[in-house]
Amino acid sequence: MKILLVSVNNEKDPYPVAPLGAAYVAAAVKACGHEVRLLDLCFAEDDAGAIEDALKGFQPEVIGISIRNIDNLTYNRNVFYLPRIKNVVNFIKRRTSVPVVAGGSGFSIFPEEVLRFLGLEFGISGEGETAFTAFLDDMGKGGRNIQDIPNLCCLRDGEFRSNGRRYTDVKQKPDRGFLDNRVYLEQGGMANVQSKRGCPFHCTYCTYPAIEGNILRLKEPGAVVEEIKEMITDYGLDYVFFVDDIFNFPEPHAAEICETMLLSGLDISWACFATPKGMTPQLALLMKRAGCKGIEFGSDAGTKKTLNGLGKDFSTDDIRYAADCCRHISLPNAHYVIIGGPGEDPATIKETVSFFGKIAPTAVILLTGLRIYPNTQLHEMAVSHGVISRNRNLFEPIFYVSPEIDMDAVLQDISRHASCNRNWIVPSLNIGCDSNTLKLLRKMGLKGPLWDML
Ligand code: B12
Ligand code: SF4
Repeated sequence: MKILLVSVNNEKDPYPVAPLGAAYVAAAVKACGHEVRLLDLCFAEDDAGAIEDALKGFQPEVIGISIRNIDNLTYNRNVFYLPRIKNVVNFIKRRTSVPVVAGGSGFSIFPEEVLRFLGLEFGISGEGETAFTAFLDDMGKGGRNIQDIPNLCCLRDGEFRSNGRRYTDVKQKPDRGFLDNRVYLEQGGMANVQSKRGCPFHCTYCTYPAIEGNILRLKEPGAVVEEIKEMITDYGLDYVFFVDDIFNFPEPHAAEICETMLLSGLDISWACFATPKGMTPQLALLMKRAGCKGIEFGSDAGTKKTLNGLGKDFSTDDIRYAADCCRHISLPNAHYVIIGGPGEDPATIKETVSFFGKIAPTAVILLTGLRIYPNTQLHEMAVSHGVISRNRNLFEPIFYVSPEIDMDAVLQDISRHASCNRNWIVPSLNIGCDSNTLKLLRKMGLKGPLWDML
């Protein structure tokens, strides 16, 4: 069959990110013998024109839409991406009547809402490799067994049905031949790679377990390094971001990847997300020797009370120790901090600000308010704390702000504080993350996440 995948994401803030998920799905579909094309709308000046061109020369029999982002999670400067995506889908539906299937991380958080909003019948929630190929197989046979297709969601006659989840074998590899690697490297300063799927932790606000599952599935370190080697030799990609929810957990897996990188003599720079828990001087050094240029810690708060409210399983001592491990070897480290979560009050804010001032990391990325997602503990907390009513629709972005604080006053204080502390980045106030400055730094050829340059 002829399959067209359309990646609709065109967000370029904080930088454009290559549609890695679509490249995984494209590889799996191609391996089943289908003819696949991937239309990436990230840099398209005219969505309709790009779609028109893609349809004209190809005439696909099934179209898959990859939906990465629902909204930008930014309190005060929120962007809801779905109205534009609806225009894209409507244009496709006007031009062709072939089945259109939605998928992607954004879709997986809100499968029913997205299908209703976009007026689509089918979607795949969670990983797409096995599920989408099973869907195509079934379509080729007349579409009679859709109830057996894992991860499939279906909206028929107003009724939403969702089949059970099944996880894909992590031996799958993306096909980067479908990606515009050079443009992403130039404009985004990095390529992306994955060394595991799933997160076993239970932070109260987090959607990641709903997207990738709670069970850790580790890729074989040798296979990860082999993939990176191909990225360098086949596409000239010399800076990668590990998109794993947490790179340094479990620690032996992270260490083995670094050791294998060193043994293979890879010349690559990289960055990753990490947890402060279990960070050691040995691992930090090993990561640095293997090419790590920056670690982004999901530290979240600087007090026991707020760490508890966010469901974190580490302490402020763990955060301090992780920052020390990096500082001692001059490894740039940024810490995401969330202000306004459950348990936050004026005293905890003061303590958190003072804590991150003392540990003095390379950057503090301060997020204000917490986007409330379905099927999270935070949703239950938001209802019981009177922040929202139980029947409040969560699809259009809504944020948890602790009832014990006045967020407008807090933002003013933070703005004052950040103006005297150049290592503070506050997206909701556009402090330290101005997109023109970031673009300029990219034009100067700078790679990596850039928070160490600001
Ligand atoms: C790594 C990451 C980042 C990194 C990216 C680094 C890089 N160079 O790639 C950084 C920090 C830059 C980042 C930024 C942002 N991110 Co982010 N990010 C992630 C993360 C952790 C992993 C994404 C990833 O690459 N996954 C690996 C790939 C292989 O998986 P996948 O894309 O999900 O694809 C699979 C399935 O979804 C499915 N699939 C995908 N496409 C299709 C298509 C079809 C047809 C089918 C059937 C299936 C299918 O199959 C794929 C293979 O199994 C996710 C959370 C998560 N665990 O998913 C958030 C996530 C994607 N990010 C999110 C957001 C919002 C953002 C930002 C807007 C935040 C901000 N304001 O800065 C920006 C946007 C950046 C941009 N330009 O688009 C949200 C999106 C959902 C939402 N809430 O709207 C997520 C889900 C996190 C969350 N809070 O819920 N992000
Ligand atoms: S915030 Fe990080 S550690 Fe916590 S559940 Fe989400 S991905 Fe896992």
